Formats: sequence, structure tokens, C-alpha cells
Amino acid sequence: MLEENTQPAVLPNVVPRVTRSTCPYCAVQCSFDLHVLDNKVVKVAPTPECPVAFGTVCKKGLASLEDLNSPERLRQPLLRKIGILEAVSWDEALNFVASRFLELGRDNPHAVGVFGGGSLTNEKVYLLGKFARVGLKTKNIDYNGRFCMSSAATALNVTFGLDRGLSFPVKDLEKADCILLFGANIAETLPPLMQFLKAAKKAGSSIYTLDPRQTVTSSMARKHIFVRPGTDATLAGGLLHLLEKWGRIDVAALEQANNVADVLESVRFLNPETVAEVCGIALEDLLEVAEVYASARCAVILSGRGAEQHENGTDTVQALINLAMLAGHVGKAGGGYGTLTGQGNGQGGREHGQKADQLPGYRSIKNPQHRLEMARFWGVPETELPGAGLSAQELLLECGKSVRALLILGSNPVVSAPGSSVVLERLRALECLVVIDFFLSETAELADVVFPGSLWAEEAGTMTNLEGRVLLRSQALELEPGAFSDAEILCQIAKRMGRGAFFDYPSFDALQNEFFASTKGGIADYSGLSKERLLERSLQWPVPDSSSEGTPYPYSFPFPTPDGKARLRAVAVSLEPSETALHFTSGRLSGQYQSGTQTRRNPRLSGALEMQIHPETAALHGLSAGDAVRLSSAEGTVMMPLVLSSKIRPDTLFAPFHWPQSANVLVSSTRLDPLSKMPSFKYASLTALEKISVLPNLLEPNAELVAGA
Ligand SMILES: Nc1nc2c(c(=O)[nH]1)N[C@H]1C(S)=C(S)[C@@H](COP(=O)(O)OP(=O)(O)OC[C@H]3O[C@@H](n4cnc5c(=O)[nH]c(N)nc54)[C@H](O)[C@@H]3O)O[C@H]1N2
Ligand SMILES: Nc1nc2c(c(=O)[nH]1)N[C@H]1C(S)=C(S)[C@@H](COP(=O)(O)OP(=O)(O)OC[C@H]3O[C@@H](n4cnc5c(=O)[nH]c(N)nc54)[C@H](O)[C@@H]3O)O[C@H]1N2
Ligand code: SF4
Ligand SMILES: [Mo]
Repeated sequence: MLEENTQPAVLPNVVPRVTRSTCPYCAVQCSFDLHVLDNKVVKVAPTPECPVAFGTVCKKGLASLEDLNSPERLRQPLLRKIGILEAVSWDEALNFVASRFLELGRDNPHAVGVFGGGSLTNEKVYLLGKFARVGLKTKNIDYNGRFCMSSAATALNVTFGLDRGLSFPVKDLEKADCILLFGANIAETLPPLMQFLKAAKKAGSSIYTLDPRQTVTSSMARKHIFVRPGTDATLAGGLLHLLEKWGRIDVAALEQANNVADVLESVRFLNPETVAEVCGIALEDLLEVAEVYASARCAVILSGRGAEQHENGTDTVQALINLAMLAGHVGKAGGGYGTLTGQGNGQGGREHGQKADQLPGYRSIKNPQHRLEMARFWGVPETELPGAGLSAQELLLECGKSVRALLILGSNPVVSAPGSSVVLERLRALECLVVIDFFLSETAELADVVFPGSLWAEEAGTMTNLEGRVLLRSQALELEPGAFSDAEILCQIAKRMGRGAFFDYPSFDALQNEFFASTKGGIADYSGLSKERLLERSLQWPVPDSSSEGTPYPYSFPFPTPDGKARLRAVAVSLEPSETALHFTSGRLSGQYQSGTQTRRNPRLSGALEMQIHPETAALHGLSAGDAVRLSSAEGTVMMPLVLSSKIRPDTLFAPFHWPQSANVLVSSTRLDPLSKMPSFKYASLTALEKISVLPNLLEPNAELVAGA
């Protein structure tokens, strides 16, 4: 998976300027040196000084150069006139948006919504939250992390009073002698982490991958467990049942957690035979994983989106935490439970105020003290701060109803939100859709106004990676004369809406310093950070003052809960055998990223839109490799070519979601986890699978989706 750097050497007689940056893609946040000549990046060079990946990168990182130099890069604002997006001046576009937002939000400020993303720098996340609450005075702001990390974040917050995805630096994974990977395909999604799994394995660690598909990651495993989609909570409960039965519950952990009796009672009826049957795995495998896990000195459970993106996602993560805690591994370097954050700033993006119920520093918008602190900080009356708003999918479903205008920065929900047909219909029903993006994404194509957003190398900022490490990006490229950065676009709109006094930043540093200061006293406290410190080295939060060296290990007893104990919670799991014959699940390919806006345009990256199916299942349905099929769920119908693979459960089909008209046509638009509002991306039951003779052009952007089954 890891790539050699094969980029051409720069001509010897010209010396490029070198700027340290981080990758625009995933949550590893590999450090890069960008070599710049004439305001063009000519080389992306990984550096061994990278504190996370130590100089390794993946093919997406190296290919990111193409984004920067892409001819499809948007350079001028676009405004829809008589149905067509036309290039207009910045003034015209900004004035139009400000006047529409004023008009549509006049009687009800919550009619204007904001949708953010986990690829944005911390400074933009902070500014977007302030823009919504102070600029627009709307409660309706949420972001794509709701689709990504929300179930794990909810369970971590409830249990430990703290949500930092990993409780240790990633290199500590080498210390674990048992690693359980629940629905995480690291080799394709976070490739540099494989070096730590490799080192752990070399040192004798037993690694298990639990996934309905055998993936590249499974090559590292002692055994791959083909778990049935959606049954991870049952499996975790079954493992805890065995630990208790064998007298392997950690005695110290009993003193460090609440509700232990309830939790143990709740798994008492999970007998191993039934659990194995429900999860679709062999009883011996369940017993083996339990035995190896119970005997480990330092064991870690890591979950990815496979286990988390379900209607019971929070319960599933809770079941994994219950297990890790009662086995006595929480608090160990390289042990316990961790969620593998996905987006570049998926961690910082969920801390600083773009969540519907959140204020900067991981404060709660429902907490009177937190409200007061932020109202004072921003210089607005506390009573003017709105309350909690709608969660991401609820916000999208409300578009064209109570939500009349929406500003999107850092997401492409036409492709990535569940229930594509419904989402498309809702976005079309808006009276004003504004998208800030550097490419004309499928969502931008629907907009009334598109602002050309800034590419990562064109702005400075901080990113917080999957281990809570805050990394500095320095600005490598200048914006074109007259253009505004993402942050400036927001400030310009606020100014034109008469709220300029709150958005007057003489420089980027002023915004950055305000952001750091705003987190003081919050759980995610960055107030001890400064650009100068971060130029020296990265630090893991909390960093509460300038003498703090950061906090590599934040989860140790006593936890930041009212009584210092972990708040475990009994989780209800169903032992009903699955009635569905064909399960559908979705995920990622190594060569594509997210909704594909960036990577589908990149000539150096590839990956095919295909439905993975087991040969036996294909044969049962009279299908062969390469056949085009029509698949239906209760939500919709999609057409795709088939790829046969014996590395998937026979009762499961898998497709990537990187294209329009792919996975999300099938995923339910309304089935959300009640606790976190996470959609059921990793589970839909299929109602029809049939061969078709002709495949329509799937890559045609916004070709009409086939609605309803
Ligand atoms: N190449 C690439 N890398 C990426 C991204 C990308 O789009 N492309 N996106 C980034 C982001 S935002 C994220 S969140 C991460 C995601 O990283 P991962 O979580 O590793 O990615 P996924 O492919 O969504 O899901 C992982 C695995 O879950 C399995 N799975 C499906 N259903 C179930 C289930 O019910 N139970 C279990 N146990 N497993 C199941 C799938 O078969 C898949 O192999 O990747 C990040 N890195
Ligand atoms: N079926 C299914 N659906 C899924 C998932 C799944 O596993 N299965 N995974 C879910 C997950 S985990 C995630 S994270 C979401 C992600 O899905 P999206 O929220 O759609 O994320 P991206 O594709 O990264 O979209 C980011 C958009 O913003 C632009 N952009 C990126 N950075 C910036 C920036 O700094 N400034 C500006 N102006 N624009 C920027 C990009 O060009 C792109 O168009 O998808 C979710 N959807
Ligand atoms: S996509 Fe992730 S792993 Fe690949 S280079 Fe970028 S940060 Fe590193
Ligand atoms: Mo994600």
C-alpha cells in the first residue's frame, strides 16, 4: 500500500521554496514538504520528521499535487441566472448571498442552515460555528462528522466524559499483544498505520480482523473473522460473557467504573453458541478470540466505520468500551479502546463548534456555564446564543421545509448522505443553496451560488489528527489577486449582513489566536498552543497553558466524569437470527476518497464502481462476473457491474460510496441511531437483485436517480 515517491526531480538550476504542510486527505495527517516554484507546487515530499507516519505516505497523498494544479479548479464565484451558473464578480456573489440570507432569515433565523465538514482546519471550524451562532443567529449548524464519527464520539463522551479517538500515540500500537480490528480496513484507509501493526505482529501480537469482507488489512491478521454486518454489538457482548464466565474480569476495573453489575447482567444470557450463530461465525473462532483477548497483557480494540455506522452504532461502541474497560486495558499505552478517526481534521472538526449542540473547546451549547463563557468571549448576550439545532441528516431532510437556505462548506452530501434520491430532492427544494468548494462537486452543481474555496496549500491552519495531535499547516501558495479564502468568504458575508464587528480579523494569525483562546477551560483545551510552538513540534491536546507539553494519554483513572469513574452502560442486543437473505454494506477503496470530488478528477488515482458479491451468491442468482445488475432496497434502486470475490460473506454485498448513484441510493434516508443520529451506512437489506442488459452511464453527474423500489 505504501508508495515510493516517483515524482520527477525538480530542475537543478532553480531552487524551490519549501513549505511544511500536511496531507489534504485522511486523519493520519502525514507531514509533507511542498516544493513551490512560481506559486505552483512542483513536488510533494514526505518527510521522516513526520511525527505520525515517519516519512511513509500513501498514493493519495502523493497524488494530491494534481488537485492543486487541476484545470477543473474553480477560480471565480458562480451565480445561477435563469437556471444557469454564470461566473460573476466576488462583490456580486457576496452581496447576493448576504441579501438572500437576510431576507430568508428575517422572521426565523433558523431558516438559514449551515453544513460543515471534517476536512476543514480548526480555525475554519471555529469560524463556521461562530458565523452560524453569532453571524446568522441560527441554531441549525451541523457537519459531515455526524456521518463519520458521531456514534463513537457519543459513546466516548458518555463513558469517559471525553472524546479523543485514540488514547495514545499511534506508535504505541506496537506495544499491544492483542489487537482486535472491528470494521476497520486500515491497509486501504489509513495505510501508514500498517507499519505499527506489522511491528506489533513481529513482536508476537495476535491481530484479528472482524469484517464481513476479508480485506488487505486481514493479511496482517492471525485470523480473519467474517462477521455478519450489524452484529458487532452482539459479538462484543458474547466476548464479555465469556470473560465473566472464565473469571477474567479485571478486579481494579471494577473500582473504576459504574454500572458494572448491570452490564454483566446484560451479557449473562448471551450464550456463545447463539452469539456465534447470530454473528454468522464459527463457535471456535469466538472462543479463540475471547481466549487470546482475555490472556493479553495489553490488548486494544479499534473500531472503524464498519462497526460504527449503524442504527445501533453508539450501542455497538459502548459494548466495545464495556469489554475493554472490564478486561482492564483502558489507560494502558497501546491498550484499551480507540476509534480510528477518518477525515483529515475529523478529530478537531468535532471539537470546536460546528456540531449542532456544541460550542468551541468541546463545550456544550446546552450547558448554562458554557453558554455564558462563549457569550462573554464573543461579546454577545447569552440570550442571543441559539440552542441546539438539527443533526446533519435531519437538517438535510428539513431543507425546503423549515430550512429555506443552506450554506455548505466541506461536504458533498448529494453523494455522501444516505438516501441520495431524497437528499437530492430536498436540496433542490431550497430557496437558496450556497456551496464553497474548489471543485464543482455534485452538490455545488445544484447551488444558487458557488464560491471557489481555498485548497489546503493556499491557507494556514491547524489540523488535529486521529491521535489528537495538533499539526500546523503553513501557507504554501498565494491566492489569486482579488480572491478570498474560505475564512474570508464567511467574514465577507457576515460583514455584508451587518455583523462585521464580530468578524473583523486583520490577519489569519488574529483568527488563529482567537480560536486557541476560545478553547480555554474547555475539555478540548488548545489555549496553550501558538503558531510559534507548533512550528517547533506538534502536541496532543489538551494543552491548557504555554508550559504544558500536551497530553499523549488522556484516558486514565480518574476520568473527567462527575465521580471520576467510567460510566458503563448495559446495551440491548437482539438474538433474533437475521431474516434477510441479502445484506448490503458499503465502504471505501484505496484509490478514492470520500464523495470523490477530489480523487475522481485525479488522473493518478483509480478505483472502480463495482458491486462485490460472492461467486456462490452470484451463481444462485444466475449472474457472472462483469454482469450489470439492478439492486433494490426499501430506499431505492441502483445499477452497477458485478465483481466476484470469495473474500466476502455469501449473504453480503459491498459497494463503495465514492460515486453518485452508488451505495447511498440504497441506504435509508431516515434510519438514524437514536443517540448519535448516525445513519445506517453499513446496513441495508436488499429486496431485489437482477441482471440487466444495458448499464446506464453511471458517471454522468446528477443523471436522474431511480427513486423508490
Ligand atoms: N482510501 C480512502 N481512505 C480513507 C477514506 C476514503 O474515502 N478513502 N476516508 C477516510 C474517512 S473519512 C474514514 S471515516 C475512514 C474509514 O475507514 P474504514 O472504517 O477503514 O473504512 P470503510 O471502508 O468505510 O469500512 C471499513 C470496513 O468495514 C467493513 N464493514 C462493513 N459493514 C460492517 C459491519 O457491520 N461490521 C464490521 N465489523 N465491519 C463492517 C467493510 O467491509 C470495510 O472493509 O477512512 C479514511 N481514509
Ligand atoms: N454509503 C456510505 N456513505 C458514507 C460513508 C460510508 O462509509 N458509506 N462514509 C461517511 C463518512 S465516514 C464521511 S466522513 C462522509 C464524507 O463525505 P463528504 O462529507 O461528502 O466529504 P468529502 O467528499 O470529503 O467532501 C468534501 C467536499 O468539500 C470539498 N473540500 C474539502 N476540503 C475543503 C476545504 O478546506 N475548503 C473547501 N471550500 N472545500 C473543501 C471537497 O472538494 C468536497 O467536495 O461520507 C459518509 N458517507
Ligand atoms: S491520505 Fe492519509 S495516509 Fe495517505 S498520505 Fe494522506 S494523510 Fe497520509
Ligand atoms: Mo469519515
